[in-house]
Amino acid sequence: MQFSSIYLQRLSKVALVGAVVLSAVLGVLTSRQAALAQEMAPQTYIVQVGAGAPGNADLLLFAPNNLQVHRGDTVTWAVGGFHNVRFASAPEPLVVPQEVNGQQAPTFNPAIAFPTIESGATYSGGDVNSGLPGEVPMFSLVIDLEPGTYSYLCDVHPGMAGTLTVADSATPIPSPTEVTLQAGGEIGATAGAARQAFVELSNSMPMMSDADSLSVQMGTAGAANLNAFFPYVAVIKAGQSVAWSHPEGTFETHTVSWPSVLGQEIIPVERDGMPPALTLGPALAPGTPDGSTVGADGTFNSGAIVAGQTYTLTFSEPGVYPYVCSLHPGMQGVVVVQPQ
Ligand SMILES: [Cu+2]
Repeated sequence: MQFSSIYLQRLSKVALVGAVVLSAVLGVLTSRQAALAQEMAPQTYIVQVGAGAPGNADLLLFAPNNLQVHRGDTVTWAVGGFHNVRFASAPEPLVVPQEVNGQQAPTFNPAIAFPTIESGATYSGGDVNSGLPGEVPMFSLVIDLEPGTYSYLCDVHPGMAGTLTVADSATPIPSPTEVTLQAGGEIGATAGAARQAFVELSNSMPMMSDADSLSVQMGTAGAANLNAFFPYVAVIKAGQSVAWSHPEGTFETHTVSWPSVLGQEIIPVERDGMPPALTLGPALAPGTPDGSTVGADGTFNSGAIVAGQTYTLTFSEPGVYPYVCSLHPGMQGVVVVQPQ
């Protein structure tokens, strides 16, 4: 009896240990299954669209630049500026002619301005456009795409582009938190490049020249965009000129204007049964022609100057001529014209 009782005790101990081990294994399995279920549940990823940075920098990027998702995940683009999000491989022209009041007029491209898909909709492929940001600068799509890589861009800033990679459901991808950290790193690196460009251009662009024309660079190329004129103060002699150059590879549009026509980019004209025609306001429409001579009143307005363009003005009268970019608050410069 004693033997069998000891045996039974041992047996129950083994059973107890076994039960503990089994429940532990089951517990691990359950938490692993829970983690897997968590991974498989639809996630929401944030893409930052443009970002500000010190030095009047306007970073023209999608961060993260390449986002990985699974089919069924949601992507929310947080739009920090005058940008659209369009799934396409090449940008549309910013300005197109349209009939306005019975006449052909240059207008802001409606294919850029107006949405072709509602925020929150399911995206299953093709060319869709968020339109320009409304009151809530957020644009979301539920991604219902085959695995592969898809390109999208901002038409307002030609060159600003991003990709969306839809991974196979079995392939693990970074979590929304990891993606947001990565985006922060990309924004930080681009802000650093902008700061470096600011220092280099401030040191390298001379305020005076022996030539008859002084060159002023407007902004910078690429994503590390600076809304600034280099040099800030241009000193010339009466009868000489200033040539504002917009570098190749620039994503941004600028103007050279005085007085400012800030906020006068687009003048909507209502039309019966059609969306309004977005006619160009003085900040975008051609104004003072390239090569003009500025009078003593010191007023001029270039209208839109895009990548690769140069705009030259001759100053005949000594004086101090302030000017601004009418598209970017805080982007300003001065031309000092000395007597000959
Ligand atoms: Cu500007």
